[in-house]
Amino acid sequence: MVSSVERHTKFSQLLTDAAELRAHVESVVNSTWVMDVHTHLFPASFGGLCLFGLDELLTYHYLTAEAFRSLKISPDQFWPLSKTDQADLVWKTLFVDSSPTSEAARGVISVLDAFGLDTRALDLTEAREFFSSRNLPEHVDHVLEIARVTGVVMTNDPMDEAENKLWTSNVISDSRFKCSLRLDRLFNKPDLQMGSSTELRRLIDGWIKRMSPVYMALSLPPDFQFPSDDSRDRLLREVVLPTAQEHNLPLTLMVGVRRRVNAALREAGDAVGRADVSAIERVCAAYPDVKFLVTFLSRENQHELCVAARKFRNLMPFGCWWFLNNPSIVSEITRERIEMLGQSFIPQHSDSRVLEQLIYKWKHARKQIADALFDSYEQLLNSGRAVAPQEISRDVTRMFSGNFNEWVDTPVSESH
Ligand code: RAT
Ligand code: ZN
Repeated sequence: MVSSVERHTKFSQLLTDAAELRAHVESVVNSTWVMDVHTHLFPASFGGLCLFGLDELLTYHYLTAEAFRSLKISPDQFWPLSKTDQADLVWKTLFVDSSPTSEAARGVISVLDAFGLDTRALDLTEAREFFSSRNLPEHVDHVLEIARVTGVVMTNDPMDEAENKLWTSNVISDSRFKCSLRLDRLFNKPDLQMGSSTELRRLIDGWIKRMSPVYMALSLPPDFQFPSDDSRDRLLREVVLPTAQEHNLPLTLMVGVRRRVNAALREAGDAVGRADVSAIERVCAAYPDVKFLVTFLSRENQHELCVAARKFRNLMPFGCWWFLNNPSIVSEITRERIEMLGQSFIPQHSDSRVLEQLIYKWKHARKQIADALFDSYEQLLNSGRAVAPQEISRDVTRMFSGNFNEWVDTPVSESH
């Protein structure tokens, strides 16, 4: 007699043994290629903007923030040092004089290990020589291959001078590096905010024409409200949202960052605040034809974000952003999302700034995603339904690239 978990299936194989199920989930999650929906990476053809190698890895702001807690010198004495000296200090402080147990520090260990470099080195000469001997375009291919990343979305600021020069010249593009139009500067520059809505829309239209972004993006403070009587509300209603409608461009909202809480730490000086998820619900309700990719920085907002996504099909939760990108929190958020949204979310983005970070960010994320998925399939099995290998592949592909591709390709009205 066929057991209840195996009845009515078009599949020739069902995974009814827990050990076999776990091995299969791990293998699919580890081998499925992912589209990284938010990074700060650039292709090799963007020259100095393409950050790679050990010194960049060690001076990542997630690590300098941690190093400042133990460094004997002040930030004002640290910043004038050369990048090599800064990196040496971070290495000594976080990797030699203590164990690199934080997520960002362990990330460097995972990268060194991936290239067979000494993870306990007392000096960094060998690792530096390794990275500087790499042919950059080949190195980019290799890193994407190791991380199994098909493509990344860059963060492109049209008002950044160095970047703007590239967009106006004939820089060679790389189809794996997709553009996103980051609008923070527009929202933070009082002189630009004052421009007429027609002028500003023309400005953004020009950027869109030149850069072909896959979405527009904006980070927002915890006190973001909608509607509101501030200039941000005007820019959203009169400029950004109509542009999103006209160009059928999704809008990415990253909510909950408190910039420069400790300005002396520079990029490492930003912090987090709990935001009001109902503001995002009101944006989604007012613009049902615009697709929103939304992430919140505060752990306290994650459950409410899942509830909001169940109310608004034009809201796609994505990623475990920045201070949330720690295994324990990724695990919790991913499980919560699976339980409330099935597979209709994007579990992670890397936020990589340095090329090789793709390796550790995806390796570490895949581990948590595989564990969470295995547990949910096992619960399903215990409830009376086994999954087929093809179903696992379908689910993982949907979360790793399908949801994003659908978001950037199809108007919401067509998918209704
Ligand atoms: O995670 C980060 O690297 C932050 O510094 C921010 O860049 C954040 O991700 C953002 O895009 O604003
Ligand atoms: Zn970012």
